[in-house]
Amino acid sequence: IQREPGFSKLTQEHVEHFRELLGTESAVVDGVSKDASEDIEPFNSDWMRKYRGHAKLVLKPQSTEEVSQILKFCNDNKLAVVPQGGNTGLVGGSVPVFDEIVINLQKMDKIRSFDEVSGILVADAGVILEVADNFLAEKNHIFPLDLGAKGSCQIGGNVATNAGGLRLLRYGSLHGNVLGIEAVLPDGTILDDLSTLRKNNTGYDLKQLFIGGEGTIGIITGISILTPQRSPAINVAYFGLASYEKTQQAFREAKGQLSEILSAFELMDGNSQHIVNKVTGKKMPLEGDHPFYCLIETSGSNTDHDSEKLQAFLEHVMENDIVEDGVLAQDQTQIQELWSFREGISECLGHWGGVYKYDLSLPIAQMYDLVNDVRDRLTKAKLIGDDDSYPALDVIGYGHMGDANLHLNIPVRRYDKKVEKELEPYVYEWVQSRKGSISAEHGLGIAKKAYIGYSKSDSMIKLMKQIKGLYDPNGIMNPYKYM
Ligand code: FAD
Ligand code: 2HG
Ligand code: ZN
Repeated sequence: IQREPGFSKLTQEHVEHFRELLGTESAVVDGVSKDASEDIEPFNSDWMRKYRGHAKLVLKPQSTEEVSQILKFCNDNKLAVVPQGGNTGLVGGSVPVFDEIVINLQKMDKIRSFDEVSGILVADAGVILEVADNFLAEKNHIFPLDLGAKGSCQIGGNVATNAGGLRLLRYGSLHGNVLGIEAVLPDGTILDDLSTLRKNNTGYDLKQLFIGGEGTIGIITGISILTPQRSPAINVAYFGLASYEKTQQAFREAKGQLSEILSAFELMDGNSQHIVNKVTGKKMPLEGDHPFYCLIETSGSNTDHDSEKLQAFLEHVMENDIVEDGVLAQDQTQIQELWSFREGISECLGHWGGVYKYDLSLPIAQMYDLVNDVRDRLTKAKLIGDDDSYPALDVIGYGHMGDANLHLNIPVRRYDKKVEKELEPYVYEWVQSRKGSISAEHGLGIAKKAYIGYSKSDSMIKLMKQIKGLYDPNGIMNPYKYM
């Protein structure tokens, strides 16, 4: 791709303008003037270190009003921008492609209000997910989203990507939980849709476009979200199973027997667990080797009742040869230990060099067939193996089984065109032919932009482009991405 010639290049005058507007503390400048107060590099490269941009300016507004003034100026001067939260996104959406100005929300980090009766939280977009959840914990509530990057991702970034995470099975998607959004449009208009109403049928639900909009139509500055009561009783069990067929049986049994207390059902294949073990040095939770593992979490209001239920479930699945072995966490430390074997996979996979990542929605019965097919394909092409002469190390499948969301990851020693050619469009065609989605929860960003046609029809893409044109006629918001 080429830099869009219609966009202006940043000048010293632009920088001066922003300095006056925000103060020197809120601008990270590189190249344009010499007095860089902070290294600009981390804002230019993504979490995977796969995508790197060349922004010379990062702005950190402290209020919605400042965001509005920044965007109005950028729009008037045709300066392209990239909204950025915690920069943990996995599709290269949060970093510039060329020299777009980064607008990072980290200084908008205030909790605005919390209603103890309704459980509705209103907060700035830049609040870190874990900070929001810790705040809610003191009020006996829980953020209805949890994911491995909670320590650095921001709730605005979560909403912008419509992140799914580890408990969607229980609490549902952000499309349902987010009640209101405050956002700034490219022309500086502040869209105050920060409703705290659960029900509001007064026309098109505009906030939904920002949920999963990936910063292409405006910047989210505040959100209001319905948060559930925190469950006093949390239990976690971890199982080893002999086949993918058995994991499906276990899932059915879990839904049937644990019903309303089931809060997560996660799938990890054997290879993923060996990698966590190898990279972290942590002991495997179970003795012996199993081709598949599942992590089950329950959240309920009565410890005795929940433990009894989970114990009975465990006995049932063991007696009926659905699971081969299992362990029930005995305390908080062990709960975290077991979760680390699921949440740690993504980070551990990056240990060797690169990772080809696919985040797919598929019919649950066929989900793991893809992992086997891809492994066969790379084996046939002689691209996968144990020694350094092979580019690929492994093919890994794991994910949010309860949501039929597979994470197919291929860790590589180095990025290699031959590997890429075996994977794409093969994976996308595979998914399309099963009517799946090429992006279940991570979004499109730059990584999936070219493949949107595998999951959306031409008429839908046309409408999406019309919507984009309506909100952002100059195309300054997160260009080169999404569609
Ligand atoms: P960023 O990465 O900064 O931005 C993501 C996108 O949103 C970009 O397009 C950016 O331009 C836009 N954006 C950011 N903030 C705003 C804003 N205020 N207004 C408008 N646009 C904005 N995702 C899941 O769905 N489920 C998981 O289980 C999961 N686990 C993860 C585990 C790890 C270890 C990592 C690194 C990532 C994981 N992710 C997961 C990816 C996920 O998308 C992000 O972690 C998170 O939702 C992004 O938040 P962020 O603040 O880092 O956003
Ligand atoms: C997870 O569920 C994340 O761990 C990351 O969505 C998945 O890295 C991945 O592919
Ligand atoms: Zn995930």
